[in-house]
Amino acid sequence: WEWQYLDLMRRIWEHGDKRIDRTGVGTRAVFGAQIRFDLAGGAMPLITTKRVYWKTAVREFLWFLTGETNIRPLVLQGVKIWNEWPHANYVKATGEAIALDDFVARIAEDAAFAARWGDLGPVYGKQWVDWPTYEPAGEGLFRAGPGINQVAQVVHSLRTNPGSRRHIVEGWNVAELDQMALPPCHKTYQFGVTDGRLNCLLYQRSCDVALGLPFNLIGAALFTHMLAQQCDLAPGELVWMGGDTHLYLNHADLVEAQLARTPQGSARLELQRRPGSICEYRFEDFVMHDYAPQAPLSAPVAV
Ligand code: THF
Repeated sequence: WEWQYLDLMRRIWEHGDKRIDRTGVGTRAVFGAQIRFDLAGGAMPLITTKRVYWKTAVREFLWFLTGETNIRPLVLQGVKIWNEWPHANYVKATGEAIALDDFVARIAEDAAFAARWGDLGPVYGKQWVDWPTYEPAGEGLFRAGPGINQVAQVVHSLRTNPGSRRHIVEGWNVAELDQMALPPCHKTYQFGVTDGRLNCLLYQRSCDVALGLPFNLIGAALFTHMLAQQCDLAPGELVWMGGDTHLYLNHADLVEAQLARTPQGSARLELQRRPGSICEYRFEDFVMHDYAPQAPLSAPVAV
């Protein structure tokens, strides 16, 4: 399957349109792409042509499920992948030219500082488990209603009405996009059951193929494996769909090196425990077998 990833990379690099994007870095991009992966038996879409820090992806995913949107819990676990955005926001808002590492150290040490500057706004976690609602409070006034837990609702609908075509977890809350540090990239997850197998379709509006996509595939696969376990279904197929699917021009060295490599082996996830609910998984529950990646390849993230 990994050839689908490498072929997409090559196609973008060789034939993609050159574009100046929001970050000013510049990309090559195709519009509309698809990758399919069979999750049967616990299979994981883990890239082997470079080392991918799947433990980071697990920690990020569990962080989503807590509804948390502050980077502090990630920072305290050594997860760095969201640090650039609050840092850029801080520098822009205060004019203080603090280095990224110093900013992150302050987030870790100072809870009040983190509360003020570590939040990404109502991003994934918030929308997934606490999508805001409003209810009338008389005389044209409205107050906050109870939030909607989309993840719990999908667990319920998969158990009680598996044939439904409405098993959806949506991140794109139009009314709150302007409060988010970054509008959701992996914005829609749709699940569907065929012959007792749980399929997942992830629609991602914008995709950084070199850095982001390996993580996004892991996230969707974890989500499906966990839901399958919770709903007594077998894991089915993962279908990934990208809108603006791009490679940043400053990722050239990574792309050239990775395209010269050959995939080897296939990883498998073991969930060591069946928690009582989807929100009770712990990091230690996730064990990866047969992951033998090639050397890491690093590249700068565009903010
Ligand atoms: N913005 C951009 N430009 N690229 C992205 O991949 C991306 N994301 C999230 C939000 N905005 C994005 C953040 N997720 C890495 C991985 C995922 C990220 C952000 C950064 C990254 O730098 N990965 C490195 C290091 C990994 C590590 O240190 O653990 C790597 O080599 O994989 C996509 O959703």
